[in-house]
Amino acid sequence: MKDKEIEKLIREEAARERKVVNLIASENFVSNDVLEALGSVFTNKYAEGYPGGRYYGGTVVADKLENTVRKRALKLFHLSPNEWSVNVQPYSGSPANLAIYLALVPPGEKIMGMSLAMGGHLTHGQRVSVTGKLWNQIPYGVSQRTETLDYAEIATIAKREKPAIIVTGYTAYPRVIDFGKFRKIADSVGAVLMVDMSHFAGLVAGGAYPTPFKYADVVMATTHKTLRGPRGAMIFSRKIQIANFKFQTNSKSKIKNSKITIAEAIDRAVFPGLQGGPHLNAIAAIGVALREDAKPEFKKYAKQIIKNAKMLARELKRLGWRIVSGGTDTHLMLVDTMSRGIGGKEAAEKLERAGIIVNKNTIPYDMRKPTDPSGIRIGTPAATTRGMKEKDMKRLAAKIDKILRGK
Ligand code: DSN
Repeated sequence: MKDKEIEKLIREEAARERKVVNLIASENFVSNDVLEALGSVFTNKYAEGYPGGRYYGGTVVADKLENTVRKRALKLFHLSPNEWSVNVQPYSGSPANLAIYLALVPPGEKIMGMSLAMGGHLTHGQRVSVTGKLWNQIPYGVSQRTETLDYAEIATIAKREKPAIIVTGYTAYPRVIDFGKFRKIADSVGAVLMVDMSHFAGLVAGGAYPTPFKYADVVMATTHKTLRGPRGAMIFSRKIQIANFKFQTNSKSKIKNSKITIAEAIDRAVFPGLQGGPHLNAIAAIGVALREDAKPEFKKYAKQIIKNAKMLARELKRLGWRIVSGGTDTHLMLVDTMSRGIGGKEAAEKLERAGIIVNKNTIPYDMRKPTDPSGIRIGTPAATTRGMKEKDMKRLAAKIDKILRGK
């Protein structure tokens, strides 16, 4: 590279990534092929619009690329193109979620999502996000006793509030979600059911976590977490009419033209509603990742992520650390570090000084502020990509324990 200043920083970051143990639940290491596609000439091309309907010339190859990636995405999750459509243009998860609401929820209507402090995401209607300014968030959480989803309570809130959309799929929830129960709740109030599977999409692809597609109307996934692709996102949506949802007929602020399908509305919301030209280089890299995700090795990888997380949680528990909800079924866990008098910020900083990277995180019903919460979030996708197995998790748990207790 001619730019030595940036080249040096890239080398520094590569060295940092090699040196540390990465336990950030939302990060991963991509293959060289993914990096190559990201750095390809597709970055040069504008292709506003969709295959067969672009606003620029010279898009013959772009069309082939986007169609190939869309096909791979549907195939990976065993979806029929007669029932499902996929949009691979969102720049990342936040704009993808925004596009879904722009398509399906009239401004001022209610988005029912888990509150951030309980494990939800900013874009599930949190007030500080634009999704909480254009729409009203109806928050739900987890049971204080079990620290898991309380479906009866969620059903009660939904019946009382009649949200236009119910969002499930979280950023800090370590348990399996019962999508069938969410479907029933959504049907009871005529709401759209949206699943944000960003965190566990790779686990679904690898057959290690229940698929949400049987129940959801819309599914969003970022591509850079467990799917092990570049930064980006995909929105899968059913080819059913928006008019099917009862909240539309009750609402004063109807969506214009509710005869169109969810899929059509989402395509229009992504472009031209929200974004300009798609990042074709990212789309190419998503395609590469999707092919890797379809391989038998990826199934093993997905299962190993969960085996590792379970082992790490079990060992930390054995060493006296309180694990939120008592353990994990997924790729992540929340450790209540305050139960041993250490704030989440201090815990994360101590671990980082010893080369273990995690993030501070609120735990359900946290009495402390998000900038210095009561816990840390630990995830195993990146460490599993690096080849770690259960025996490494045992060692890691002992090391984490020692560092945090300052011994
Ligand atoms: N910030 C991501 C995470 O770490 O879970 C979600 O967007």
